[in-house]
Amino acid sequence: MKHTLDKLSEIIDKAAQNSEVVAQLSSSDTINLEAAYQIQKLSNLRRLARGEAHTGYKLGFTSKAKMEQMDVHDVIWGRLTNTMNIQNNGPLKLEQFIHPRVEPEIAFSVAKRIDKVLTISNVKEYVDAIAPALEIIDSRYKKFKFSLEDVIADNCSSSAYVIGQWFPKNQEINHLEIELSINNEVKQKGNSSAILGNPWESMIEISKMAKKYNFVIEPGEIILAGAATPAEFLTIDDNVVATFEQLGTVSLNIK
Ligand code: OOG
Ligand code: MG
Repeated sequence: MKHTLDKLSEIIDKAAQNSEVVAQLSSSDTINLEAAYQIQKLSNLRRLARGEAHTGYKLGFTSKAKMEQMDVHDVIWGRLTNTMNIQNNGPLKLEQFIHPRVEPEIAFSVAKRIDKVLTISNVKEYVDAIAPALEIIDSRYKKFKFSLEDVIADNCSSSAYVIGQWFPKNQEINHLEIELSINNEVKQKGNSSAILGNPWESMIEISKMAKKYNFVIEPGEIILAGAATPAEFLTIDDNVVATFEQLGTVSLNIK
């Protein structure tokens, strides 16, 4: 190892803060999965020390479309904070990002403390609402290229999220058509069943991660299920709209 985990967390945190690309951490240091999550945790602690508040978790690579786009084939998770939350139909300032991409997501609002592995028969007890959402991912690595360990250390590229209207948890969320449009042009089409066969599986997956990586998920936290379609690059003046069958739209304006 050339750098300590703390130094690596500083490198990746600075890159995010200054919107500057860095070389993949694995180009200078050997990082295993455990070290990658440790770097992610330490860089998140830097955000919290600056006054950001933890708001939940995101999953990544829960659909084949995303795995193939980025050539990473394992489910990953990252951390969300309040400064990443952008108002529905709100503006997003391009200058605060490096090479941002957008993707349609489904968001869960956690109703009850999750400190055990959930199952398909009890998962709904732990959620009180569901919403269409967008995630803005912005890899801090050159050309948006990374290994599994690099992307985990980089908080799974997460950089912002938008939540649409909340629906009661009994709302059907599987087998919904999803469209991602930019400036009224459909760029991606998908179906929510592409997310682990059923987006509820993402809640089960994060509960497994919580057990494995020793954290608990608290009521009020948000879980992003992972995108059902590949992500699209953003440019200035873009109007982004994701339309979900039965759930309506969630949108964003790039300034
Ligand atoms: C990594 C994040 C993947 C998803 O929804 O699958 C992700 C990336 O694509 O840069 O957020
Ligand atoms: Mg995502």
